[in-house]
Amino acid sequence: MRHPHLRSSGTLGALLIGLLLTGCASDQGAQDAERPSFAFSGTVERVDSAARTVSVTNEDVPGWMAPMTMSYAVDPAAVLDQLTPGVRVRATVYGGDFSTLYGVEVVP
Ligand SMILES: [Cu+2]
Repeated sequence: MRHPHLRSSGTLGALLIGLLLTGCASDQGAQDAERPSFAFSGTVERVDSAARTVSVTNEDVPGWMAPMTMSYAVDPAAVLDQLTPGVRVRATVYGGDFSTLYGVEVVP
C-alpha cells in the first residue's frame, strides 16, 4: 500500500534506487538491518480486532512521518490485545515501511 503522504517522488525514487543497490550488494534478505530505523511513539485511537490493525496518532518522526493518524499492523501480533483507545505506545519503524509498527510496547 502506498503511503498517502509522501511529499516528493524524488524521495521515493531515491528510496527505490537505494533498495535496488542494496539488493545487488547483498543477498542476505534481511531488509530491516539495512534500512534506517526510527523511534516511534503515539497514542492508540482505535483497535480493529478482526483486521488485527490499530489506528495510531503518531508524534513527529523526522525523516519518516509527520504527526497523523494511520492504521498499522503490529509486531509482535499478540501486543494488539493490550491496546485500547488512549493507550500510549512506543515502537520501531523502518524507512519506507509505513504499514507495520515493530517491537510495540505499551508506555506505562
Ligand atoms: Cu502518514
